[in-house]
Amino acid sequence: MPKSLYIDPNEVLRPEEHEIVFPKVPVMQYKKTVKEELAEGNFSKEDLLRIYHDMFVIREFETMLNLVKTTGGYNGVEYNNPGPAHLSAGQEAAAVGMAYALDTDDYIFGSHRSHGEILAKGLRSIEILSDEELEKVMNEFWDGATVAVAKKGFEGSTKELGKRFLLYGAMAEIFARTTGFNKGLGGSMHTFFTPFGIYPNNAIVGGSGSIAVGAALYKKVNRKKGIVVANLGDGSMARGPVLEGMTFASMDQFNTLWEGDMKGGLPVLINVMNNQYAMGGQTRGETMGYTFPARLGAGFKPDAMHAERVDGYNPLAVIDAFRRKKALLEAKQGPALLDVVTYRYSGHSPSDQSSYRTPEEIKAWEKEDCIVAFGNKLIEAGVADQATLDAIQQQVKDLTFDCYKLAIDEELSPRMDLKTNNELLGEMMFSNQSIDSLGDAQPDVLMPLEDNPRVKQLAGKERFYVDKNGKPVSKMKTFGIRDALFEAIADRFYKDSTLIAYGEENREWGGAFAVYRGLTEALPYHRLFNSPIAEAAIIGTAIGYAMCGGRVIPEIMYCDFLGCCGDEIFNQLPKWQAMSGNILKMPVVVRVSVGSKYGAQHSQDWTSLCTHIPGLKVVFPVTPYDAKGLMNSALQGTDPVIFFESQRIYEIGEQFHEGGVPTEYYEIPMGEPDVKRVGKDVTFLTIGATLYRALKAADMLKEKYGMEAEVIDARSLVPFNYEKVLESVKKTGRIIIAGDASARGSFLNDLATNIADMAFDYLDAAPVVLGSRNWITPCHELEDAFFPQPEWFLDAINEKMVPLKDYTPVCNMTAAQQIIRAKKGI
Ligand SMILES: Cc1ncc(C[n+]2csc(CCOP(=O)(O)OP(=O)(O)O)c2C)c(N)n1
Ligand SMILES: [Mg+2]
Repeated sequence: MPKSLYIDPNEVLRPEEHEIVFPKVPVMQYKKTVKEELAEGNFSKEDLLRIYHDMFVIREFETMLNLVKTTGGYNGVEYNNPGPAHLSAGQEAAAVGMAYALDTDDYIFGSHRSHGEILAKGLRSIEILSDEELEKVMNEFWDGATVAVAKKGFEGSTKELGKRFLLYGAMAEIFARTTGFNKGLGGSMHTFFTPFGIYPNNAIVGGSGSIAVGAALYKKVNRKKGIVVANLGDGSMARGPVLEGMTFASMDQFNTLWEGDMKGGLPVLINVMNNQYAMGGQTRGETMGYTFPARLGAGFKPDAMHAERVDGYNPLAVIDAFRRKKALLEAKQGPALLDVVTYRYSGHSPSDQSSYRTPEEIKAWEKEDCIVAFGNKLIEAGVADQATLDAIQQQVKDLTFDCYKLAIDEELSPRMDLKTNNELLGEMMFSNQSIDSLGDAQPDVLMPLEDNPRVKQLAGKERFYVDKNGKPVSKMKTFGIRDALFEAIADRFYKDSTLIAYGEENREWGGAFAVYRGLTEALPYHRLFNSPIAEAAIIGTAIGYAMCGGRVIPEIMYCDFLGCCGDEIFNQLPKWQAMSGNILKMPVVVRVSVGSKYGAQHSQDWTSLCTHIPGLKVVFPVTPYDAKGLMNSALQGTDPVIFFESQRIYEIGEQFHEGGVPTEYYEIPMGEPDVKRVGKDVTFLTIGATLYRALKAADMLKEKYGMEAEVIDARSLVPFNYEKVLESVKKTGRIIIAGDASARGSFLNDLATNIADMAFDYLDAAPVVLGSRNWITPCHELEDAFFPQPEWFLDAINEKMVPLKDYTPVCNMTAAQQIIRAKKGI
């Protein structure tokens, strides 16, 4: 079904179309005094004192961390903190201003320098939650373990306890204690606390740039309250995920194609904490050309993302901007961008000697210090006198010291005991849940599934590769892998209201390989859409979507493009479940198509890159029965799955499962290899589409040499159950492990090593790895020299296992040749 948007040459080619006018981007437009704000009723005196208080909480918290790092203690109590401490002294007004107008339902995401932001947002939530709500949050968190420590030696109100809970929970996390907000597994650069609307901070500069956009997508698609703020450094504005995230957030389709209550922009605010520096690189004048980060908004949307540059040294200016931007986002006019000008006079880290700037510059900014300046304004406006401010400071210092002593106490705040239980962290890598639907709403669909034209078409297909008479079914009539995947995914779309799928050309094309064909008719835009060509944003937004509680299928069109979303696949997707202390689930099924025919940048099998990363499940089914069963399992689960598909065999029919592919729902557990042919003389263990070449090899072996190969299809790579393979090897004494990944450094070698280790006594020869050559993938006409071929299996048997009678090898598999190649690095 084509889109309704009509591209009219008469309009597009008109000269007016070529005149591009950028809107004015306001700079430092806030001018009000404290007295004026009071007179207008925008703040009460208590509000203003709270702002002062919250800024000082951040200052003292980080003073403590700085002293611990630089002097080995705080207030005479020694402690060694070997971990990072990226401090933000100078930026407190920007943080408190950011959080002041936000509700608990509004989410913030941050960076490596986000202590101030999480404290500000936490204090804000404590302020607006009722005592009952706050108590519930604290009592339920880690079954009350964190609040129990915060209560030590404390008597006072629930709100005061809330503050202790916040400071203690954050400190304990920074000091790697199990009572910390993320069990001590996130630490300084990642800590967060979702009950206060504080979502993950990110040690990868700009990492939050696309993840936050995905969180906003979750809120929009699932009709949840609140906006999302991505707190990013000025240096991060050069990073791919930020620019791709902004592209994704700015898509026209939210306004042109999404319908009904879904029409309108994403509720996301890109908030640049513009402290003028990256680590030592000055963004303005040196490493960037934007002068003002606010200018970037103009490149993304005709409304320039409502960008504004505000005085981040004045909390009231920031609050003013946030109040306006929040209203705008709630009116579905997002995304928005703020360039909050501030300065860190702390170093990048406490060991930083600030060699990249002059002491005069730091002093000049310290002279304008946001806390001192705001205090003076409060005194001037008669809101407080110096004694009141001093009392606030003393109270905060006492609180910080109390929490510090609790957080460094080895008994009250222990670390995870990996000595007694060495498997503890391993058990946290996956959530392994089985959940039909992550939402409780009725799924938004456009027609009953049974009325879908593709479903009707599939009803007429043969679900086994031969008919009742053993005659091969025609291509048109065969129920293939493409159909099997469609069936599993369509079923889940009708079960789980949170499920969405997107990627390049996912809608009208049905994905580049037409798996989704038919779903365009069935699903509204907000559940299936075309994304920009922005792989980092495709995966990054999916991560944000899943973090907030949704299920999602992002698609990477070709395996080779995994490199374009390397950070998201390697650093984000696999890490957050364990790094959150198992607070977050990550139900993301990344569909990745492995190519052939299209040369060096479109035909690589990168399964091994994914198996290498702890925290990803990796599957590669190559039959329709396995594809449907494994897709069902992946979509029923709560873990990130890299779901590989082979472009060579989307049409292939089911040859192995008797009775063909069931029409009803079934799951194939991840991790279970499958014996596709029984044999006794040698085992072939295959990954991906090499299965079919291995079967050909098995035929040749039987025909010409009377040997029977047992052929096992790995199906899953992570997890992987070795038992069936070991059973086979015990019988055959020989194994060839084959796949299309380049052999060097591959998972094939990993399997070989482990099998040699576990089945040493049963093997007559060392396991042999048959991977692709360590070359570029050549053009289609030359591919047979690159990917493992049926003859190669025989070559391997002849060279490494048993000589085959009168055999002429196709490839040189001698050890001498292996050495020559390795010397050359090929
Ligand atoms: C992708 C990536 N590149 C480099 C780094 C090392 N690094 C950590 S912080 C930083 C500077 C970031 O500057 P900015 O985004 O302005 O944040 P700020 O430190 O000023 O708060 C760099 C280069 C990193 N953590 N991640
Ligand atoms: Mg910076």
